[in-house]
Amino acid sequence: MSLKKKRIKESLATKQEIGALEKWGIVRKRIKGFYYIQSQDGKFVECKIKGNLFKDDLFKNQVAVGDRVIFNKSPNDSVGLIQRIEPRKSFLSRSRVGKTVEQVIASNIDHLLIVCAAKDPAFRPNLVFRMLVAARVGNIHPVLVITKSDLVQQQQIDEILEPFRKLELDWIISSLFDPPEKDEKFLNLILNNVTVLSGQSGVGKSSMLNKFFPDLHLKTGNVNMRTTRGLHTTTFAEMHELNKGSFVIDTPGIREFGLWNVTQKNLNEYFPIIEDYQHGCKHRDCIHFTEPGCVVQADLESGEIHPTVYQGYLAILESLQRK
Ligand SMILES: Nc1nc2c(ncn2[C@@H]2O[C@H](COP(=O)(O)OP(=O)(O)OP(=O)(O)O)[C@@H](O)[C@H]2O)c(=O)[nH]1
Ligand SMILES: [Mg+2]
Ligand SMILES: [Zn+2]
Repeated sequence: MSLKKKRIKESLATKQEIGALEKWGIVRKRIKGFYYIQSQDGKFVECKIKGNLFKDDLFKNQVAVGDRVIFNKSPNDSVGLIQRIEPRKSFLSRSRVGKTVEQVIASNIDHLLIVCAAKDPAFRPNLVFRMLVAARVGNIHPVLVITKSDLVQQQQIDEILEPFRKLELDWIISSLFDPPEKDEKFLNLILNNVTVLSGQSGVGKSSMLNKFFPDLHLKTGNVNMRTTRGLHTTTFAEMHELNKGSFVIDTPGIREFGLWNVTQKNLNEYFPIIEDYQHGCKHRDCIHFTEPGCVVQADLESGEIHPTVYQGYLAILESLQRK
């Protein structure tokens, strides 16, 4: 055998060896630097991240639940190593409080259920607006879910929904005490999709999943009746497989939702309804604040835009950097 042929044969052998060790999988949960990956063959493998994978990034824990990763694990190792992440088709990211680093809550998701309670804890429209923007940034379809409808009158639900009526937003009203057939919309949404539930602690994210999928046995907690806040019962994001092709990701309760990759300048590309006004205003770079000739401000006065929506927009605008 010529030397050249021998080299080719050797290099093929090495490649096959590496290829045999490398596997493809989906991150199902992350706990304290360990990633639980479901590999192609269905088996679960505990992994860590290869040392230099994020050497140029600020935040080292950038592998998220839902990520598709290439990992390897030799038979002698107790844990595997994540070698690389496949590009994400969608993501739910936020900016960590007080830091300019991205925290990816989940990735490769179809729907974001923005879960809010009608009461206990109180409904916070501005948190919903923030999550709607994050859904647009991350290429996810958002759905507003109002839980605990049994605790209030229908009129209060109507009041909660009022500002959202013109936003072309899907919503679901639910109660643990409703018969399951009332929540057909929820089940249709989940079927054959990857769905993430996010919202304040105590709104009933885990309870909702348990109601429909009792086999999940997710831990649920009470709401502190003095503060009406949840007890942060779910402590890490986890993807659960319901049947082939249907996955839900339950996440810990959030207090604040800092927006990632959003600035004062580009907010109007992502904010519901405001995004429709990109060309109508006199100033080309109008941020719809105090500029003369601003169509958003005019439509606010005529009642076309709900004041709660505009206040939500302003609240986010004020919190963002001028870039
Ligand atoms: N009355 C009423 N209570 C509900 C409903 N849904 C959930 N709860 C109660 O709300 C409390 C909190 O529920 P969880 O499912 O733990 O809330 P969570 O959103 O998962 O909270 P974290 O894991 O802390 O983020 C529990 O006591 C539930 O029984 C509902 O539709 N009606
Ligand atoms: Mg929970
Ligand atoms: Zn404007």
